[in-house]
Amino acid sequence: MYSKNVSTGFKDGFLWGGATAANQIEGAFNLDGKGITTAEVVKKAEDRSNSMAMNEVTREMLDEAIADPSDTHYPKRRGNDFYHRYQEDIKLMADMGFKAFRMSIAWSRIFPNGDDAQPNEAGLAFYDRVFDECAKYDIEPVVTLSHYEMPIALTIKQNGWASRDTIAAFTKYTETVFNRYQHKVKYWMTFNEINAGTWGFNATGALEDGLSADEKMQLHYQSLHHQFVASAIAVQQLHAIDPDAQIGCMLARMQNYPNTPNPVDVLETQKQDELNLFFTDVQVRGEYPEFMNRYFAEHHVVIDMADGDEELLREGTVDYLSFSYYMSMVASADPDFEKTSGNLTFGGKNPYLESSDWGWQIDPVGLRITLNEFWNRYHVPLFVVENGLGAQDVIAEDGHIHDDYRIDYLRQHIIQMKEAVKDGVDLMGYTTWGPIDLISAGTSEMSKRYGFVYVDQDDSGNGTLDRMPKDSFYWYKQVIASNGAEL
Ligand code: BGP
Repeated sequence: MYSKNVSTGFKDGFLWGGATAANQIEGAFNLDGKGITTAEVVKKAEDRSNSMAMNEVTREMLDEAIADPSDTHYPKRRGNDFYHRYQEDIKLMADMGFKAFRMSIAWSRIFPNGDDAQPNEAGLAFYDRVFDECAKYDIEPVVTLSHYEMPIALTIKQNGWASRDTIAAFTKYTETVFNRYQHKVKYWMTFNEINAGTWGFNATGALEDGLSADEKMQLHYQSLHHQFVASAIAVQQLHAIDPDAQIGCMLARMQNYPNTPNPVDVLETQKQDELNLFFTDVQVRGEYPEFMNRYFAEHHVVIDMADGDEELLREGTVDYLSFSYYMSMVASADPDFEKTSGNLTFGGKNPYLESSDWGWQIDPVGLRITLNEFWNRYHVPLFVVENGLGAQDVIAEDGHIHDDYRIDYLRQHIIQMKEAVKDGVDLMGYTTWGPIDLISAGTSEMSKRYGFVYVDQDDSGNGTLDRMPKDSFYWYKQVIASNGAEL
């Protein structure tokens, strides 16, 4: 007789919360010894449909940005002023009942030039204050070590992750923060959306001026190899320093569907998914999957691996798999198939799905599909560390923001997460993206709002920066209080 209990909901201790990134919230971009990061040389996109604006940085633009000591043209230098308002913001999170707060440490607050001989004590002390504030409310920090914010000095010195030397700089930084915060942080992750390294500068910190498409692809995958090795070393560092802590990888999940049941479209979908799962294969399984050998050969990519790298990858596999999930895409074998799905250019239009104001196709069922696929493929705890709806919130005549559209988006995704848990998935937590309005990664807009809390700041940085709970603030508070039972 075979019968096992089916989970009815989220486990006790489920890590409900919200997710942010230093470069999108902190501001104080050059305060207390901090160095400028790659995120802080990116201007606001001219057109909201271009979320790849963060990658379009040339040497000339870099020199111009470095010469500009202000935050006027670089929204991520402003953030939402978390650096000064962290106590108020963490209190707001506690008022919602957060169990977890995903945030990143800005590498350049700790080592302003990326590889300085000594760390910057003022930077270390800031994050001590933030973690202590979280501890007041029993909120677990979930810390991203690199969230699209590499010290720009490493771009200038060695073209960022294109250089193998950046591995040593990064792992000196990780060892420093693991030792400093080992009694305050129990959940870490290495690279935010590591697959974004195939998109360019924003994740690799490497300039691509004048490179051909093949040369850019070679640069991306070599830079990613260096990040894989750095991640594996960091995993082993943490396990040695704090055996009770957990460290994960983090992927931007791009769930694909075939445009038709034609087997060639299904095959194309499989191939697109393989290019996404490559990153979690390496970091969860500890080796490059065979399907990449053919892909590299066909795209003239040759990975320069040092002796010992493969053993490092095998030894440095992660404890959990985390990922961002916003939308799904459509794949087709037809070379003329339109590849514009909202402001991302990887997939096609799905006639069965609605889109956000930025054209991201809303697909809650896709989250269940993704969770089942990850669980069936890897059997490691899963963590949804980004999910949310970027929207143009409007203050109603009554002075409040009635963001029912955001509540509905999140409700539908939580329902599907619960179904995945009933399917047998081991899901450790859920941190929605941008619990307090912040600067968009792709377009650097403030007006692309995700928060349960509104921030009075416009795309030009004007405003009081005052915070105001939206309707969704009170809804999410109830979701957490009921551990996902009351949606
Ligand atoms: C992910 C990033 C986050 C966040 C999110 C939303 O790629 O990890 O930093 O920004 O996307 O994207 P956007 O801010 O462009 O709407």
